[in-house]
Amino acid sequence: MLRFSTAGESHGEALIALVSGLPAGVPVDLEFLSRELWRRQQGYGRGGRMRIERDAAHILSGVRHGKTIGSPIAMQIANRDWKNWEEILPVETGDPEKHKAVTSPRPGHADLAGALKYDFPDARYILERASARESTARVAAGSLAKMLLRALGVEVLSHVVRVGQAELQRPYQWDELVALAAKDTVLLNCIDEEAEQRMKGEVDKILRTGDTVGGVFEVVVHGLPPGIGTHANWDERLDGLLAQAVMSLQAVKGVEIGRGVTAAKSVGSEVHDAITYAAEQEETKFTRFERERNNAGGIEGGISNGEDVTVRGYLKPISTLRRPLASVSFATREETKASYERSDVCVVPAAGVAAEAMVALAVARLVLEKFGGDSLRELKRNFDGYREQIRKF
Ligand code: EPS
Repeated sequence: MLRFSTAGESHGEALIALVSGLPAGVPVDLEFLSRELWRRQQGYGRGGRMRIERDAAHILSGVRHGKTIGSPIAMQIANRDWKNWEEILPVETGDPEKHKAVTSPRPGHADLAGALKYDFPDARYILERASARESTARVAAGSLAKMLLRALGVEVLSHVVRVGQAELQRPYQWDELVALAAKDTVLLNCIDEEAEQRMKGEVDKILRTGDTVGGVFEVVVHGLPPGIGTHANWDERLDGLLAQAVMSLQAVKGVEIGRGVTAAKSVGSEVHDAITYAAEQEETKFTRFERERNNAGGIEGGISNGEDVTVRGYLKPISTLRRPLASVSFATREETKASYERSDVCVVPAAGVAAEAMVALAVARLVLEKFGGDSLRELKRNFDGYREQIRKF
């Protein structure tokens, strides 16, 4: 089974990602891995921290001579900021005078709930792990899942469809997402220049007021055959697993499959995607059954249907505010302002990249469950056999 976990704190020495269950023989593209980490660091509205970090994953195990060997893959991503925190957050007892306690919990952050739960008079220990810095390790893990999927012709990318009040008003074309991911300067990762400028305007407006802004990203899985996930059991449905994967990302407060949100206010005939049958089998298609639109987001009954799988994540605005909301001090119990720590103003493009990783990991897990195999060669043989089977259906 494909499994992964992460460790590490925002201002600790490093982040760790541990991935197990990948078959042997998957080519590991280190340049791609670095590029994925870089993509997560981009976007208009990031804070000062991104000028400090240059994320790079150091692979410790599980990859030899450029390929996976079937054993667990451990990766380490150093926090460059650690040198500024060694005395503030030492592993040893250290000098208590140097600790930087957070005693005014920020509304919207894990500070208060976490401090109560873990019995800390200092929310520092909570925010260090709750921080979205952790998503770096997820992107490292997800890039391995992407390498596996890529070997089967499946790609995962994202784009931004909303920042605050500024919304993209047209559907994407897959090639536009490929072009976006290849860009060397990232503004708001939007396929439409005009909409992107409006999004930038939203960030500028918010920057002036000392506030933060949320938005919506869309992750697209392209090239996934029909039949991934199942209607048979609640915990094996593709839509349910994707929702959990994306919702588990910091600041994501809603997940939409296809046009699920609009579907709830529409009638059935406007929502469901009529089925047609092509005269000839197209090389790039899995079967001759076709759809003229994809409101279902490539999933029906918890099973992929061969169309692009689309998942949207709705992000709340970052909870660290330069003009803080009211809070209560842990020390005095008196009303005070919530703590302010250096932070970001808008992270929608970065969250989209982290969500690509989560989606890739969830899809790769189901793909491995369906097709099995301890080596990529075995997996591919099973995958190709199934492709042939559904082509002849
Ligand atoms: C974060 C606060 C900021 C962000 C951080 C998430 O970090 P710092 O407190 O060091 O300025 O930059 O995100 C990252 C470091 C990252 O790599 O995405 C938070 O509180 O969630």
